[in-house]
This record gives sequence, C-alpha cells and structure tokens, in this order.
Amino acid sequence: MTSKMLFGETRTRVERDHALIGLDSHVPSPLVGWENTQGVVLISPAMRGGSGGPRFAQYLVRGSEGSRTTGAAPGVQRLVYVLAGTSTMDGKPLATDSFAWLPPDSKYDLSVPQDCELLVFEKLYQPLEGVAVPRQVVGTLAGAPTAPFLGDPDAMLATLLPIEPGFDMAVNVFNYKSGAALPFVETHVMEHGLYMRSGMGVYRLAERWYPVQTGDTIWMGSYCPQWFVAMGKQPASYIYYKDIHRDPLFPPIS
Ligand code: UGY
Ligand code: MN
Repeated sequence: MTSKMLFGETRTRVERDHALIGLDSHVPSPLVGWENTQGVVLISPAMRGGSGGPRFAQYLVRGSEGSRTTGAAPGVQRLVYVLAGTSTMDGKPLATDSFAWLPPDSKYDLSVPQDCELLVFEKLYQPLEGVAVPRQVVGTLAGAPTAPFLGDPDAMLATLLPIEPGFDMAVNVFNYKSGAALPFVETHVMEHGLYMRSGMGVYRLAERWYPVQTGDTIWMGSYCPQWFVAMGKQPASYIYYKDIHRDPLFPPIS
C-alpha cells in the first residue's frame, strides 16, 4: 500500500539534533577515496556546516565496473556492510549481510561490482593510551552475537563488533517483531547513524514522531531523545552506528 508523493514534497528533514533522509532525496555523486564509484553521502559533519553536527560519515556505495577502494583517509576507520550482492575483499567474497571493519591506516583491495550495494560508516579513530588498535574484523550478521534487548525477545540486538575498549565505535543490527518497541525514550551522549534495512515503524526524534520505512536514514545527535516502535505487517530491521568507549570530556573535534 504505497502512495506516490506529490511533487515538491518530501519526508526528509534536517534538524539541529537529528535528521531523516528518505530514499526520494538521494543524490549520487563520485566518492572521494573510491575509484570509478558513485555513492550517496547520507550523514557527514557537513550536515550542520561542520560544527556541532555528526562526528562520523555514513554513505551508500553503488557498485559498478571498476569500482574499488584501497583504504580510507589517514587515521579513518571504516565499517563496510554489504546490503546487496557480493563484493570482494582481498580476493575473498563478501556476500550480502557480511561486513568488514577496517582499521585506520590499513591497506586492502575492496571491489564492488554492479548490483552490489554497500553501507559504509567512517570515523576518525581515537586512540586510547595503552590499548592497541584492533586488527581487521570480517564477519556475517548470522554469526554475530545476538540477544533480546533488555530482556525483550521481540527486539533482538546483534552486535557486529567486539565490545572492547580498542573499538571506539559499535555497529549493531536491531530486529523487531511488529508491535515491539524500545522500552523507553533514550537520551544519551552517544550519537547514532541508522539505516532501515526492512519493514517500517514510527521513530520519535526529539519532539517529533516520524513514520519510517525501508531505505530511510536517520542521524541522532548526542542527547537527541529517541524511541522506536515497529509497525505494519512485516518485522522491521535497522543497522546503526554508535560511538563508544571514549571519555566524553575529550570528544573528537568535528
Ligand atoms: O544502542 C542504542 O542506544 C539503541 N538502543 N538506540 C536506538 O536503537 N535508537
Ligand atoms: Mn540509542
């Protein structure tokens, strides 16, 4: 049951402490750090002119002939998640719902053929004294530790990366049965970048309630009140980023 929006309308909103970017707003462009590659930058510090905005980037990579990358900008870590198709990492296949966490200043050969789509999170790595930078992690959603969120088996949370101080970011996948919800309105120092993998629901962001659906992107800044309920006939699933394990008195400069 979909109805086409009248021209001149969009659900997309960019507010002081949150944003919703609908599929209808996507504008592809060449991606810096990638060869022969078009993508859509969904979230970046530019969202609020670089000050007080997101401290990370989230973008889609649309595969094409010759599309590849060999590393991120200096000091930048990447989490690459395969939304569709199969990409190749150093000669090995990275199939749909697989991921790779790539440490800062590492080199690799990641190619993205036509019909493959990636979701990428990038963040300047914040070293922690006495703690080694972790090595590359490659895994699958199916193999990730998964548990009921705060005891609710209708809201299952999969954590893709190890919860260790070496990692200053987490990327998780939330699977909700229709009708399941976050148990309370969260307000926290961590920020989020979210991508709706499937289904629909209602997201509360600050003092607004947004209907959301597959393909939507959400930025939640630090301390943005947030709550979600899955609705409709199908389960809902989203993948999201959060910054963790670092002293809030010394945030990275954005
Ligand atoms: O990890 C989280 O903070 C998560 N519960 N937030 C969210 O899904 N909006
Ligand atoms: Mn949260």
